[in-house]
Amino acid sequence: MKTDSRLVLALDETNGEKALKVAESVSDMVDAIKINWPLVLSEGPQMITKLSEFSEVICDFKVADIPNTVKLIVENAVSRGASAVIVHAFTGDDSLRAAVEAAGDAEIFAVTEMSHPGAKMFTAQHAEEMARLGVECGAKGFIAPATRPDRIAAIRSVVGDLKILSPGVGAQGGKASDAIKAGATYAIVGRAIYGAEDPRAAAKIFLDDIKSI
Ligand code: NUP
Repeated sequence: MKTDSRLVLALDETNGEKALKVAESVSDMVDAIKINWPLVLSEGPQMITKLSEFSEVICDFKVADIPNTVKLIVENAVSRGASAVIVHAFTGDDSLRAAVEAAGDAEIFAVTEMSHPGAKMFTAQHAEEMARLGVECGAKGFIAPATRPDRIAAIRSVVGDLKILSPGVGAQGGKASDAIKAGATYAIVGRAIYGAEDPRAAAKIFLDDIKSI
């Protein structure tokens, strides 16, 4: 994945036509487009392939299952054009290794601490441990919260030069430049871009914020 803009669009728009329009309009401004269940469930997995014409596609399926099921999901996403798949790390080393093996040349990103308040109940308490496990198992990137930049810094100290992708910018209250300053490789922004009247103008605001560092 390139690191030109350090901005990743989270495209949770559930109308396929609108989603493709937003993707096309901001594709030169973002390093990747991340899609999640809302879009795939409403418009089908072929959205992965369609969007891969505009950008690298990260499938945020937060896969959390036994190794064989993880393998089947990751293989399917990659065969449709995904450049990366997000998986949960709490499932343990066998499931993580299965994901990395199934991904082949594509990348596996592991969730450490999530960005919402409820993350403090479970994921935050094991975030460093999960990051360490991800490194050992071959994950190429980690999800850490832009809503708590100090936690990005803590995960950065565990994962060395590997990628950190930070959601929670915009609608959840985090700031892209704070996340990048704390050690994130990419800021992930969803509603604040795809939900804006002018997604391109909205993306430009985040780009300017990142460039101001
Ligand atoms: O911890 C996480 N927080 C989070 O928001 C892990 C995620 N993968 N996400 C995803 O990032 C979330 O599911 C959504 O797709 C995106 C953030 O969107 P928004 O809050 O910017 O609209």
